[in-house]
This record gives sequence, structure tokens and C-alpha cells, in this order.
Amino acid sequence: MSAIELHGCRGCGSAVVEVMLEWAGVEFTYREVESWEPGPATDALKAINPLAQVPTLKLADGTIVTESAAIIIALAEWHPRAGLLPPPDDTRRAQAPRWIAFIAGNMYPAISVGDFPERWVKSDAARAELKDGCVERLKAYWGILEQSLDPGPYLLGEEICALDVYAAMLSRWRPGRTWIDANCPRVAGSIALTEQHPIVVRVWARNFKR
Ligand SMILES: N[C@@H](CCC(=O)N[C@@H](CS)C(=O)NCC(=O)O)C(=O)O
Repeated sequence: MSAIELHGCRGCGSAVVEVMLEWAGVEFTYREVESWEPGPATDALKAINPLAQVPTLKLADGTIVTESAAIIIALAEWHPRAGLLPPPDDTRRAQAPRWIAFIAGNMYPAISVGDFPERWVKSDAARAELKDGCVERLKAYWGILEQSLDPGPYLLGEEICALDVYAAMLSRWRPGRTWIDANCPRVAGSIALTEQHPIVVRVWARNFKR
């Protein structure tokens, strides 16, 4: 058993971390947890992450790292030769964390609110409206990615980086790939290419239905 543990759930935000760990050549033990279901796996996650969310990473020395963007950037810094982010002397180095933070700070929360609207509003009608609003907001965010990035062929240029995998993961959630393909063709093309990377293919096969 590996000393590093990733608490994740299939189809969840842990997928990008699985890719990053494999890409960096880090051995890890995967612990499946559906944290909305009570049980020992959820109790174990709650003990190390009060939000009981995945991804949650436990390092060999017991250090806990939560928040997908923080995990991605930490792994990139610990494994600089793996090339998870553009090199420090590359101007794209600032763009990768910029758009990773954009996804983490805007898009992922709209997914979370839509997943659990009852945490925010009380009535069924308000929950339905909030869920719809999250989808509309997600479409606006995808539109911003489409307008702001100039894929060639990956989102930041010739080399694949963590941003590509993070965006590809988000594309598997609302508003869904059909909408993204139809409305954000350049970003969608880049994501399609990212999903041909052998590690992404392998990790996606256990996380997302085709
Ligand atoms: N800000 C967190 C969000 C993580 C998150 O919302 N994960 C979802 C699965 S994709 C989760 O664990 N949801 C359960 C919950 O919020 O109770 C991150 O970027 O890692």
C-alpha cells in the first residue's frame, strides 16, 4: 500500500488529481468515498476534511491537502520535471494558474451549488431555480474560456498542462459536452485532444462514461 492516499469518488473532482499523480509518477492508494452516504469511508474523510469533499490528499507525513486547484499546483511544484505546469521562465506559467483559479473559483462552485441547492435555499421552487441559474452561469463561464483562450492545439499552446485536464474534467459535468461542443468549438477541440492523452484515457475510463 502506498503512503500517499487520495480520497475520491468516481466521476468526481478527484479525477484530475488521479491524472496528476499518475503523470508525476507518484504511487498512491485510492480510497473511494461517496461522502453524501454515511459510513466508514465518509467518517474517515470527515476526520481529515471538515467539508467531507473530494479530492482530499493525505501525504506520507500525514499532511492533508484539500481543494483541487491547490492540489494540482502543489503537485506541479513538487514534481517540476513532470511538466504539469509550463516552466517558470515561460509566460504561460502565469496563465495556467490564472485559468485553474478561474475554474476553481467560478465554475466548480457553480457545480457544487447545483449539486446541493438545499444548502442555499429552502423551497423546492427556489432550489430548481438556483440549479437552472447555475447551469446558465456555467454556460457563461465556458463562453469566457472560449473567448479568452486561443487554443493551439492545447488551451495554452503546444504543450498539454494541468489546465487542460482540469477543463476536460469540468466538461464532463453541467452544462454537458454536447452544449460545449456546439457553443465553444475551439475549447471543445482542445479538450477532445487532451482526452486522447494515454493517462487521461486510462483515468477517464474509470471515472466517466463515454
Ligand atoms: N472546492 C473544492 C470542491 C470539491 C467538491 O465540491 N467536490 C465534490 C465532488 S466533485 C464533493 O465532494 N461534494 C460533496 C459535498 O460537497 O458534500 C475543490 O476544488 O476541490
